Amino acid sequence: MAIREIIKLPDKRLRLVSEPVKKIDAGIRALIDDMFETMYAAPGIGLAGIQVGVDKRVVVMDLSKKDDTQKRQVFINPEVTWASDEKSTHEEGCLSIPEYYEEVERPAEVKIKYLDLDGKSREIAAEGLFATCIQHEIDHINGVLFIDHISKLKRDRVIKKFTKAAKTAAKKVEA
Ligand code: GNR
Ligand code: NI
Repeated sequence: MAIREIIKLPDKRLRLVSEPVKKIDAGIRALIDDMFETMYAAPGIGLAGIQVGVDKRVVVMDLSKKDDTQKRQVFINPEVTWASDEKSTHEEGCLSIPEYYEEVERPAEVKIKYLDLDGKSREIAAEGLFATCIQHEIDHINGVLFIDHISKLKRDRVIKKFTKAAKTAAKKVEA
């Protein structure tokens, strides 16, 4: 097990469309272990493979409250099969856009089809925080970020801020 580096805006890899997992082998299981360790350490409630630089359609999640027993959830090749017309708004954040939070409107309820760790196909309904989080993670594996759902003015502002911060950090390393 190892904590992997979480890639941050404006890293272009966050815009990749991740590849479906063909076989759930030892490499995928090790990736999933590392993703949980990385997510808990951050801390966060969800993580997509591409956030640790791996463009495979793998998502881990744990929506349990701090100090409660862990509720690990793994979604391999997840897809939305149904979304409600009803929308709901939640404040979102992202480990790849640290310390930026904004309200995002999404379908209130969705149905998700995915493979579990044993490669078994499953379908599940999601609402509330679960619906928000799984849609946020499925966006990641399609190269979409939550800031793509907010106004262009706010999006451009946050991209500019992170681009500037990355340039300053690169200069410091040079010096
Ligand atoms: O830790 C996270 N919290 C969160 C809060 C509201 C909506 C979505 C999320 S996911 C985020 C971790 C992350 O960046 N996952 O991709
Ligand atoms: Ni995220």
